[in-house]
This record gives sequence, structure tokens and C-alpha cells, in this order.
Amino acid sequence: MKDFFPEVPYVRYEGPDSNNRFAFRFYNPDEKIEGKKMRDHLRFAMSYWHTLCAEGSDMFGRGTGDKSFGGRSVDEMFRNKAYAAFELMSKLDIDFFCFHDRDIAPEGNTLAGTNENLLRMASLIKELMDSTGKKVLWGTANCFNHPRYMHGAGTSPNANVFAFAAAQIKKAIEVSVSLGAKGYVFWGGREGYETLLNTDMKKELDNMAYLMRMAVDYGRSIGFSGDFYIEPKPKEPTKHQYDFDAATVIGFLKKYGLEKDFKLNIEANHATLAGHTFAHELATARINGVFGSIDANEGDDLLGWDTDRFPTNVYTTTECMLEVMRAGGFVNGGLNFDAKTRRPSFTGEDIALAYIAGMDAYALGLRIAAAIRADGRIDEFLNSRYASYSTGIGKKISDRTTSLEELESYALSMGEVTDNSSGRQEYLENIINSVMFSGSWRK
Ligand code: XLS
Ligand code: CA
Ligand code: CA
Repeated sequence: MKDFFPEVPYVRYEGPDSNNRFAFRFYNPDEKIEGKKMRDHLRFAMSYWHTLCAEGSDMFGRGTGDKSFGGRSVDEMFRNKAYAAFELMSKLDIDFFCFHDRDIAPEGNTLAGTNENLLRMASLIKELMDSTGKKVLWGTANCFNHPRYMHGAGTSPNANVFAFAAAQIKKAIEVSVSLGAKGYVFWGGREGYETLLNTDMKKELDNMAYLMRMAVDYGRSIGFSGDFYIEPKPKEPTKHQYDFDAATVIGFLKKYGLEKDFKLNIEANHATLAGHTFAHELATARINGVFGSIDANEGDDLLGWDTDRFPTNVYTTTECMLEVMRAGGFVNGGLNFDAKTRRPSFTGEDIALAYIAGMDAYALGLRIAAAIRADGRIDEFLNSRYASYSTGIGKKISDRTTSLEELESYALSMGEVTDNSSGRQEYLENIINSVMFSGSWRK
């Protein structure tokens, strides 16, 4: 088979002091942390769309990279994308990938023709999966790129568009299941609105929920036992995306009785677009029992859009891995690099170096998070901060055995509150720095 990334060698762990740019300094896949291999903690996935399809175009200019992989026909181009995908995953030791239906196969002139293309490419991908051991983290349908979806898909005012989207999603679920996926994502591409002057919000949300209900029922009927995910995002492409943030999505799932089948796929860049920290979104998912999977990338502090940068900020990856470990780790989910190189980083080598950077940033985050847990001071502080709920009136509050009347007489006899203690934020932030930079995580 042709080598599509001849400049990229097989990347291995060489330790923190290596100067080899094609080496992992922190990601040592089979090393155990808290008794579990790093690869099983992190469950890295490659995003097919950014890596094999996106060529770096933006509003002001066309692509700078070439993702045709030497294909002389559309068919050959898509076949070569698949070979290139598995070559790169093998070279980078990435175990999983995520894809949209339209990333792996081209649209035909009719839906039937498109489905044929999809099934043909899925069978090639299945062969490549079998021969390399790579797995699907999740699949999804691209119901936002084609002009037919100009007003949305599941939330379109046009019933014919709803029907088309339903057919597309049905096929995408079938293909995902046939490839052994344990996840299926709904990201609300154009499910949102620009103005309420032309939008019946209730009808659109009711319809979207019905589409999801049908998708769950159908998926379960053909043996899908994994998780359906909703991926929140507040804006882009529409001004107001319905799946604004984790809390909004949780309200939606509960309203429509979908919370047993759906979990959340939290994307770092979408969290910050919503005005939250990444950790806030992860914690919101965790405390509501819907933590599922992660799209690992990062936004830019100075830009207000979805930059999908490869993540290199170790404070953020550390906070993220603390949350993942608090949630008990991934079950069906993982860390999907929904990330792209910057437009001027247009070579195949740049893509490999970007993945290495992202994987090492998360490996560092995992190592430091484990060291913070072992250090124990932060957890200890957190627990002790709420100690007043373990005795006396606090215990009654915890046990839900008090009343407003009793609390009133307690407060009247107490007088002013005199026992508040410090929140110690600066001290706690310094613990993170001291663990991070003392190198105690290296042990
Ligand atoms: C776009 C989303 C998209 C989803 C999958 O902003 O991140 O890529 O992850 O459709
Ligand atoms: Ca995403
Ligand atoms: Ca994104």
C-alpha cells in the first residue's frame, strides 16, 4: 500500500527528555496510572473530518493543504483517505476514530446513490479496522453542510427536510453499528435560529426530540447498546443553537424523557463559547449522571469563535482529567481530537506533530491529575469545607429532617454567624502549580 505520510515515522514514547519531535514525551500508552493503562484512561480518537477532509479554507481564502491523497477520481480519493487514516492512526498509536457519514463517502445524485457510496466505503473501512485493530469511538450524520439543511434538519420548518434527515440518520446509525461503534452523536449543526420572527421554537424542539426518540428506538432495535450523545454548542453556525450548553441539554433530555439513552459529548471549545469553563461543563454532566465523551480541543482567549485548536494548555487538560477521574473514567466515550492545524500549518507532518502535542498535553494532564489526587490536599480541603453539614443542625439539613420553623428558631438563638472560614482559592491554585512544577507527578 502507498505510504501517505512518508515523512511521519512510527511514534513511540521516549520520555520527557527526548528531543525527537516524532516521539511522545509524556504519553506512554501501556504505563499504568492508578492501576489502569494510560491508553484506557485517555481513549484517544482521531477526527476523520479535520484530519482527512478539511484543507484549511476559511471565509477569506481557499484551502492551503491537499487532502485528495493523490486520488484521480472521487472514488479513489475517498479510498485513499481511508488508507491514510489507518496509516496515521497506526503511526500515532491512536486506538479510535470518529466520523460523519459524509467524511467517509461522497454524496451521490440521489439518496439511494449516496447510501450505496456509504456502504461501499464502510466495507473498506471495516476491512482496515479488522486488519489494524482500530475502533470507532462514535459515528454521526452530517445534517448541516448540504443546502437542503439551510433551515435546520430535525428542526426544519419543512417536513420533507425532516424526512430526509431522518433517512440520513437511520443510515448513519446502521453504518455506525455495523462498524461496532459504542457511540452515536447528535451535534445540532443547524438546529437553532436567527430570529423568532420566523421561528416556532416549541414546534422545532418537539420535532427534534421526536427524531431523537425514533433514532433511539431504531438503534436499539438493530442491536446498538452504546450511548447516544448530544454535543452542546451555544452558537455557530446559527446565532442561537438549541443545544446551548450542558445544563440546557439536560433540561431538554429530561423534558422529553430521553435522559436514559443519552449522555453528553462535551467539547472544550464549545464550553468556552458558552461562557463556561471546560471543567464546568464536564462537572455539570457528571453531577447529572450524563458524562459521556469529550471533544478535545481548545479555543483562543482572544477570539470569539470555534477555533478547534489542538489542545496544549496543560492547566486545562489537568482540570479535565481530574473531572474525568471524578466521573469514574470513560465507559464508551473517549478523547476525540476534534481539532485542526492552523491554516499555515498545511503539511502532513504538521498534522502528526499536532496530534503528538495534543496527546502529550492530555498525558501530562492525566499524570498531574493523578498526582493531585495522590497529594490529597485539594480533596481534603473540599471535604472539610462542608464539614458543618456532618454534625448538629448541619446534619439535620443533610438528612433532610429539619424545617423552616426549626431553622428559624436555631438562627434566632444563634445570633450572628461567627464561624465562616476562608475559601483559600490562592492556596489551592498554588497546590496545582506546586504539584505540576515540582515534578512529583514524574514518580
Ligand atoms: C462542530 C462540531 C462537530 C461535531 C460533530 O462544531 O464540533 O464537529 O463534533 O458533528
Ligand atoms: Ca465537536
Ligand atoms: Ca467545534
